[in-house]
Amino acid sequence: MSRLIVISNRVQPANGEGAGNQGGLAVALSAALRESNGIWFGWSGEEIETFTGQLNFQRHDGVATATVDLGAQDIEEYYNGFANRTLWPLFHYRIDVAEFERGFAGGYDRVNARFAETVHPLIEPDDLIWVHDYHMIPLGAELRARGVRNRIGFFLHIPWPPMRLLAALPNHRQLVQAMLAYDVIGFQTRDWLDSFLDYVRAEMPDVRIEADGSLFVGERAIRVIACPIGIDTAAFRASAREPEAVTAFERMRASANGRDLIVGVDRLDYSKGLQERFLGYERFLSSRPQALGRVFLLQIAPPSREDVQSYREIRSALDGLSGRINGEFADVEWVPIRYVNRGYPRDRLAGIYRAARVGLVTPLRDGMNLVAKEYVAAQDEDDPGVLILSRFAGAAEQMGEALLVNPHSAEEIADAISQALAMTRAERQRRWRALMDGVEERDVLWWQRCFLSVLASGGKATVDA
Ligand code: ADQ
Repeated sequence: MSRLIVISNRVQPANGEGAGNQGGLAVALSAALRESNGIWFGWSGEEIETFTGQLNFQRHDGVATATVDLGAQDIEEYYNGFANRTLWPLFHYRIDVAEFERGFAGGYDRVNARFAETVHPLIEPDDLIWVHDYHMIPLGAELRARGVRNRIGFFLHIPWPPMRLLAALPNHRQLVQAMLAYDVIGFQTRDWLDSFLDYVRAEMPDVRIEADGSLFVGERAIRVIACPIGIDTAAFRASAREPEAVTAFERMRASANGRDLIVGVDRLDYSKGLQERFLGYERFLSSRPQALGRVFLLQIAPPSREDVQSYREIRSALDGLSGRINGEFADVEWVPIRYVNRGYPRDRLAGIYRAARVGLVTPLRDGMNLVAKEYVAAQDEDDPGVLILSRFAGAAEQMGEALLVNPHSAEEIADAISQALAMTRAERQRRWRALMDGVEERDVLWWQRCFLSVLASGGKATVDA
């Protein structure tokens, strides 16, 4: 078995004690790293004055990590700049908030070159290398430039934008050219994969596209696959029965006082469609006066990326909107929106999901969206809640039994809330069972094996995604 090297912007190994409070991604990658005695490389999250390339080695429950600190300018241009102010908005179809600064692109290339330079000495000839996400697109090409001949795979956690949008990026060709340095390229959905192939077909006449989706650059084959990420379903389901989760469930139900709970859980990010969600809920309240006082929306949204202006703006817009809706509809005994700006431990979240009659997951764009899967996994099979899911989340490709909505349409959100609250138990059970089968079958370990089997096999395996 080859040793695995995982490379991602941040290094967050799981501690091997089950998924209680850990993300499924960390659990799955840590398991693969432990099994192969591999290394997880990336940024430490620390800022220093200037980059030195000094590696910091640690072990976390059998997972070896190697991290580097970044200089202040690197963080500003690479991370806050090109990754989060250029690529993130553009790849989420938000060209209106994308910023195009030459300094950002320069910083992005410089940091990727620095990562490659730093990790290169750790690579042995038989290692498999797995690079993650939009922060690191040029890393494979930088490693190739340093003579690395290993098999290198890349997985994109966020959407791949349509060709016309991508073309807004001044260096779009260079970015796609860099993707071609990988042996395997993984996307969350068929949709994102197709957008990538559209671009290659239109803009890169030297690349041959085979019917099975392989690309050929000369004699070199690149496998392009759709391999949707899942959650650590068994662990999440188990954590939903832990005392912490049960207490959270009971307290939530008690505080609901017989009212129906609708829950939203998201990082505070403009891609998650929170304003549109609030407006949809407002439409529901204003068009169904009989619901006043009988339901409430709990929106949990911890702030993220506060160094970026557009994130500060969305926060203040949501403060205003939730205040306005509460001001309009609340009475002395009831507040329609409970809006909470902090994170919760995962087992408590599981209890809250379980207490909710409706899970409202309405991103405007999302690579996958794991909250949708967590909500389903946390439900009680006898009396499950209903998932309302944006058609524009990657998860919608697999979760057709949810109530699918256009997240921009307040009417559709309002109608879906009504439909969910009125749904019979038999229909809720039927939809939930179908959703749960998918969440169980395609969990995060399935995803990890799906990708690594193609990477390890020299690209010959066929994946039915
Ligand atoms: P994210 O954009 O971060 O991930 P998502 O897939 O929803 O989005 O994952 C968020 C995770 O954070 C979930 O596990 C959720 O439970 C947790 N979380 C959110 N709010 C929380 C809170 N208030 N308290 C505690 N935990 C909270 C990116 C892509 C996604 C893709 C993932 C994985 O944008 O589309 O699904 O990577 O590939």
